[in-house]
Amino acid sequence: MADLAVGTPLDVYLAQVTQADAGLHDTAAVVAAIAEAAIGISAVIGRGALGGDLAASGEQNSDGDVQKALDVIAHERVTEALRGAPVATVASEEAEGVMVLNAAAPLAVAIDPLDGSSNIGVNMAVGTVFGIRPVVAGEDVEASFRTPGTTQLAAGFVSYGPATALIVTFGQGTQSFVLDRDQGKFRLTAAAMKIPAAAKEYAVNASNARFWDPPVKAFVEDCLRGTEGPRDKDFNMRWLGSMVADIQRVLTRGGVFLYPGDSRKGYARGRLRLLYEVAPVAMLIEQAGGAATDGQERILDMVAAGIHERAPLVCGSTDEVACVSTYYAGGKPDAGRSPLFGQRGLMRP
Ligand code: P6P
Repeated sequence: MADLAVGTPLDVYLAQVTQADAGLHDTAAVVAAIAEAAIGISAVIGRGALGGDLAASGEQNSDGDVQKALDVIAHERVTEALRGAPVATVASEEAEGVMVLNAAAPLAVAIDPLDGSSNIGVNMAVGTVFGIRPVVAGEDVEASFRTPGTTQLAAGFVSYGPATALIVTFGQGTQSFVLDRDQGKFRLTAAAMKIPAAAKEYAVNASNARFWDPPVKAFVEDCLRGTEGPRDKDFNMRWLGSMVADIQRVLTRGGVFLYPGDSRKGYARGRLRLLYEVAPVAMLIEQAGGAATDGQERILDMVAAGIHERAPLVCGSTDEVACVSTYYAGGKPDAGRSPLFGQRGLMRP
């Protein structure tokens, strides 16, 4: 695909994608539909409390989270947009079961219409995350979603932050676009995002430390130990509580993001959902030269048994993701044991 100049409109880029591979024509149409819905969602978010209480509580969703007004607005807008695209089935965080839109269409879409909704009421970035797969024909509408992440034809997210950004991949690198509000269209800002292999920044919710597996505790503890410990470099920590915002930072300047499984009830496989959060992110990260695992196994090889299945996520700079795997494999420093403090460490009771 020809290198495209910064500022290229999304529709021109999508035409290039289709020109390079006619088999992606329908996939490009779905991305265009999601992008169009996102422009409307961005406008609603941008009005903040002027648009009513967007964080208002509603019904409970599959995650057991109380749906916020904006969750529902985003779900309805995205679903409506997908109804006008070549989409047969949708697996949405905001719907219990698979939705059938255009039964004879060739594509299946996994979507989190609004990720990070707990941030809505405090003016923090939230996002829409999506993964697009070919339909697996047959009676079972869930079959298309019981395929590994490597079957995704495209994946991406929209981050509703200071700028509204669309980060997307069709398997030919990871591209970023920003919404030009004056023109009402997304325009290219990076033709090929690249994650540095090495990093000095990690993202994890440290308040869960006492619940983590020993290898995760040891990894984070050695990041805290910095130049005084086995990593021999100092780290910085960020945790925005909004996956799309944390991942956009990792895609932009490197780092490692961890949402591991932990010993809390219901968190053995972490908090994030494989189909419509973890697998799309894993494709974006790998296409940008990074790595994405559950701490040990490659995310994109995983198959979801159910559409709301959770998966731990460790992703970003390849050196750091590999380092976490080393701790899981009991590598040096001994996973689960602090070399300086024996069994007790900075984060152990
Ligand atoms: P915690 C938001 O609800 C979300 O799904 C992700 O966007 C975010 O990374 C994570 O949960 C935050 O979880 O347990 O730190 O509140």
